[in-house]
Amino acid sequence: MDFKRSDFPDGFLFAAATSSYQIEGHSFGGAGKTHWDTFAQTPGNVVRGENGDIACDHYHRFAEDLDLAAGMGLDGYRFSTSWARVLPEGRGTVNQDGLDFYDRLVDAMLERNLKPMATLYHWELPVPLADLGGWRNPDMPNWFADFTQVIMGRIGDRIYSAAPVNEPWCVGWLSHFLGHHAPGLRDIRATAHAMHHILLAHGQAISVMRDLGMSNLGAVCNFEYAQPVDESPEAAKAAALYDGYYNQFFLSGLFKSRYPDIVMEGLEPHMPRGWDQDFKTIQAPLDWVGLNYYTRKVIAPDNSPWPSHTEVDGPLPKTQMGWEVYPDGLRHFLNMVHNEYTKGLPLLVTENGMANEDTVGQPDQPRIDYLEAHLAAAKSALADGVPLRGYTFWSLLDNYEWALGYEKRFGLVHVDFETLERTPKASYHAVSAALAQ
Ligand code: IFM
Repeated sequence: MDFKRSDFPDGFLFAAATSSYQIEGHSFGGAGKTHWDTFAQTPGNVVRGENGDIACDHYHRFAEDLDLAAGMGLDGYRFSTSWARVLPEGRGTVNQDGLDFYDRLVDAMLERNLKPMATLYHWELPVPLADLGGWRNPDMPNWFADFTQVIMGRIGDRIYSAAPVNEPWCVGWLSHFLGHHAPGLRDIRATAHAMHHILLAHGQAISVMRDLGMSNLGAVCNFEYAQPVDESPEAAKAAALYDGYYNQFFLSGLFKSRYPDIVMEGLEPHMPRGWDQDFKTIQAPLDWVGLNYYTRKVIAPDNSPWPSHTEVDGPLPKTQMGWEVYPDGLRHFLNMVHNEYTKGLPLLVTENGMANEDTVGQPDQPRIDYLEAHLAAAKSALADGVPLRGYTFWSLLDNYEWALGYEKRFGLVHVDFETLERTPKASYHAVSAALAQ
């Protein structure tokens, strides 16, 4: 691999990420039903109707998985805690087995010198809360704060870093406007409410964790470079709007006490009552911001209702997801976030990687090339003066890729979903060798 640890500053942190529903197996250990279970039960939502009942069976095999993470020479492991595992009803009675599981998991990381990097919510909404309207409900931030208190009250003393929510854009837009993720809504009003409530939940959770004495708290957003389809002003405006609701909305709330005008042209009439009074809560001080980055989209204007644009096929090489490989976007966003929002706050790449049609014994060279190119972009951003402190591979294991089921393989480690056998891929060995240098 054309990168080595010594190319990066001393103390630069290398990690790999996973998430609870995608790997643990939610039919074990007293976990409650999540809205992904019911979403997957509804025909047409998920490829082959697959769900997270077994997933990678990480619930029982976490020791082996953490051995693999440590064996790669990583410094940290980014994981998430399932709300439905800890509080099967979303509120009230605690599932002690769930808390015990995360307790064991964190201790197992520490035993292997892996820094525990926690995310509180990576989309496992308990069904009883979905029944109450999920992220549309204005009480959700309070219930999320209660969940934060319960889980971090148990493991927070050993957590290296924590972020409340993974990818608020996916929770808001992808799940309530595009309908691709649970709860599968296509409703502008639900979208506006969810996008605001998720930030409010973020702010309240940060305050709870501070009060518990935790430090190194951040926010993790995802980014996609919006490429106008041509040089027309209409295409430029379409791409700017995509950029606005995807890349700017949440950071703007977190750092500027406002939402972008171009986005509010469509969303403002649908915002929850009193939304503009909430920024003090949303802006609970942060210690870092994490960027999840994978691709760009080519955006063309069209005549449909707001936002009046569509994604079109781009010319660049694509991954198994059909996503264009565009490493320059990572450098762009690291600079953009630093210059326009965080202005000196440490940044981390909290997810980056690609899906590839991997089979055991077949080298995953496209992934090695992808990672090399994105790590080079990260290095360029460092040279630009961006205070980048770490980089996280998505993902340690092949896992449940949400609406696309188990077909899309993002792992550095291959998982056979029949036998659950783990086999490190060529990229795993390449990263191990690079991190040792
Ligand atoms: O698998 C997902 C993950 O859950 C969130 N970030 C993007 C990944 C790849 O699609």
